[in-house]
Amino acid sequence: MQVNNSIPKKLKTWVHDVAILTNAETVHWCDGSEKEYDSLCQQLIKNKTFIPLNPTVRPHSFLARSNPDDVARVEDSTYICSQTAEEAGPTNNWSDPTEMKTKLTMLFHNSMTGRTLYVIPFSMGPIGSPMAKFGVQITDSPYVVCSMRIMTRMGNQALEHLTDDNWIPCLHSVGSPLVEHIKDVPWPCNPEKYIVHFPETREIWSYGSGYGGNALLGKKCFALRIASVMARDEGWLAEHMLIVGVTNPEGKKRYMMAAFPSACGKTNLAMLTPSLPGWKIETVGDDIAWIHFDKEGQLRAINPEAGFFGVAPGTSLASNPNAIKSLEKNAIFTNVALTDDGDVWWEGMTKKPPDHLMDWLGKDWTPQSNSKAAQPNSRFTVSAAQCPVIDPQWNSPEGVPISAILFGGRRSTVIPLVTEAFDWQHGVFLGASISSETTAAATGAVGQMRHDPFAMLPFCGYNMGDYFSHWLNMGKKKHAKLPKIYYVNWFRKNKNGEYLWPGFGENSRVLKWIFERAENTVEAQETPIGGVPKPGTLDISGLHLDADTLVELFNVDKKAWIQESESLANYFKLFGKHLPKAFNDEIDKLRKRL
Ligand code: GTP
Ligand code: SPV
Ligand code: MN
Repeated sequence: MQVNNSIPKKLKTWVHDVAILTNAETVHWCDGSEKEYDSLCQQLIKNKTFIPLNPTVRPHSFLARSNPDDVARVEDSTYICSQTAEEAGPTNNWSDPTEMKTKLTMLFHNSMTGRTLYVIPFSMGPIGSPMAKFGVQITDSPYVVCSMRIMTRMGNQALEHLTDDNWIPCLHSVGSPLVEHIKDVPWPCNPEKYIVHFPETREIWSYGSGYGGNALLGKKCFALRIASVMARDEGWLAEHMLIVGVTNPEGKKRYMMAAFPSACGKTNLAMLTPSLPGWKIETVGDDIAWIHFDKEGQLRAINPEAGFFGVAPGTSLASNPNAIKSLEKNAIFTNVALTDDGDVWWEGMTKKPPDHLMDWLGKDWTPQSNSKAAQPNSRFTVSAAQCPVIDPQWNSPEGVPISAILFGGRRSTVIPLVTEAFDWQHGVFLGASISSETTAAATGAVGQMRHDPFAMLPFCGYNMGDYFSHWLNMGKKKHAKLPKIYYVNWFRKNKNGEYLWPGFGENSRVLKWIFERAENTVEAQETPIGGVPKPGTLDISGLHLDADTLVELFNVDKKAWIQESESLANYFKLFGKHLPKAFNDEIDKLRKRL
């Protein structure tokens, strides 16, 4: 695209300055066209970043293998550089913004030598929606450009709407300059990584990684970390939540949202195939929701994204057929295995693995190999429009009305299948109380329990204690019609370490109970920790759950819960004077009920 007068001066100046700082060889303004996408894919194939998949089985789709040291979000290298450490709060890494800018400026200096600087104007949210926000990402990774075209509304459609001050600058470099005689590699990156947010000036600088949330800056960096700050200031919420439409057999529809930590089941719940006859599920979003109360006090949500960047392992026709169908064509797969006929495979995709594969590192693999064929955080990137159950309202500018909010985590013990909060304050407390076992979505140990309030631990752009207060205050808005709040857990295990609950499509049974609670047609039964389904109100018809399993699924073990409340009270001390007083009241009330 020609740099013409319709481009805001501030944007032109920024691009010019970055091009000089990074010593980029050329500048490419992305128009977002299919022609541009195809030509970038060809270039990625030439550079061996993309392996084209067999067009007869997986048309217009590609496999990328990352550098083995660049496979997930790097939380230790992620910073919130507010003016003071207190504003970033105890759960974020902080560094002085001026010092950090100096350091980053040094890193970006000449970082794009020999490379093309791509300019990606994009919108988070449907263009024209009062909830949508613009960003402009600069990157030296064509893989990132292709991914951003799937994940956001990008190119000329966004550029047309930019002014001098309605967009967030998102600066990205893989940090791998092509100095003389150095041949490019398929996945350039740098061992030194910095994912940095400046909340006051609303800027993002990301260096060294080409993977996922580290590099597709519209996603976690903008739509959660920076957006959470905007939301605090403007009176709305930016959340790590799926949005799903649930229709009952009578044709009545309600929308729900759910926050689960990374790799804990959002994509699966967002597009589940109900096991209950007559019920229908439709997807609005699978990872991020921007939420506000409208003038009538109705809670509404939009999905700021336009695609799915979903976990591959475990995705199968049995567990998530709608994801599998979304991936039939026009998809990018990263770090999965390659079959001998040029298709993709990952653990859990089929019951029986193929006899031979090339694993995610490009090495021969057979079922006898004692390593995983696909990297545990391998992912697919695909347009939401390809989802067979995409909701007709998913592009709605005003967002869909929300009837229930779910929180949950990956907990093998203690937490029942579903609990209903007593009221908004208790529900906010439940959101803050999420603990979960860590997953491969971030680098570091897997399976370790940690507190992950609202599933936002790695994504909140300001002091988490103030974020708790913001949630409480949202419920005090005039005329706000407050939806009920739930805590769910699909991952409780029995003594033999087996899941008590079948999960996936069977989770529709829990959604049905929540739906009917909103209709007031079923009853909850009070326990010390919240309401659980009154016997007979959770539809388990045809499930063949034995009575003991059902008891275990809902068991509230007082001793374990006293421990749970102690651990929580202890964790909350971290927030000092930023902890809302209401949370101490909730802890006291919980202890008394126990
Ligand atoms: P992010 O994209 O990282 O935010 O993850 P996500 O929350 O969308 O998680 P996703 O739905 O991709 O699920 C992650 C893993 O959990 C997959 O391997 C799933 O197979 C598994 N999983 C999802 N739902 C269930 C469930 O109901 N029961 C069980 N046992 N596993 C599940
Ligand atoms: C997550 O980690 O929650 C993800 C994947 O959704 S990433 O985009 O890499 O953050
Ligand atoms: Mn996520």
